[in-house]
Amino acid sequence: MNFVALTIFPEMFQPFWGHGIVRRAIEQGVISASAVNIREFAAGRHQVTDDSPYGGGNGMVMKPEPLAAAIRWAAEAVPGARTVYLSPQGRVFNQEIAAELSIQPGLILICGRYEGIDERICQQFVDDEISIGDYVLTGGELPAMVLMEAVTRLIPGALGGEESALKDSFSDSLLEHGHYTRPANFEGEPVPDVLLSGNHAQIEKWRLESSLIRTVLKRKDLLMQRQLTLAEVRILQQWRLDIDHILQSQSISGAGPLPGRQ
Ligand code: 21W
Repeated sequence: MNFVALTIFPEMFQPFWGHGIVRRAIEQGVISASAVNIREFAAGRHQVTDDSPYGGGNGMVMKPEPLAAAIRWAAEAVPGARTVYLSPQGRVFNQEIAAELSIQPGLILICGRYEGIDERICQQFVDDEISIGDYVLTGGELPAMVLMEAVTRLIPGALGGEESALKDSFSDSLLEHGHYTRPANFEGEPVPDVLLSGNHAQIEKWRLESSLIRTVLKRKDLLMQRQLTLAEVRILQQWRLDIDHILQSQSISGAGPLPGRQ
């Protein structure tokens, strides 16, 4: 994967590329990454990249000519790349989109500033428009880094433990169980006994049940879109039995009829 970010703040990317998984992926040749300054493609002594909007109003708009020149240059450097505009109006980024992008030969990431880029760039050069969520930022640089990190870790060879990207939350729409490390008792809070038992079948069962509980409590929406496994269906059915027993014991002990029942 070849990433090219087009930005008026290329320095923002240097610390990002110098750390963690992205750095390792670069060192191992799994990805290449560069940030190109749009200003270098702007004409005149002052290399202006923005201008006031036709029709008036507040804010500035990124001029089309420097962007077009930068995109053309990047498209030549990375043949077959998809041109992505990071924009609040884009489709909202998720793990599925990350997987889709991870099989591209290259990504040209246009980072807007001010009120955005001239509409004609969107029409003539942009293949894909992506937002990272419904909150207001001041430019596309951080969104581009978010996208690059999510995509990079899906590329074979980028992670240490090869299978770990597949086991993650969201990739199979189940949240993870809690994680514990030493000490066995921290400020009065013990680690669940089963995790110290050495019984790996029981540990796997506890982890799956813990994942399901968390997903039901925190993110029911993820469970609704999931094709449940047989083991998961069994656990949910057992909870239903347990909850039915609790409710039945309530009606027996004189609490009166339950709401919705006679
Ligand atoms: C944010 C530009 C909002 C324009 C009222 C008057 C890229 C982004 C961005 C930005 C507006 C992404 C306004 C999530 C984001 C980005 C800069 C609209 C503002 N309101 N994903 N003027 N959030 N943001 N105009 O902000 O470039 S991806």
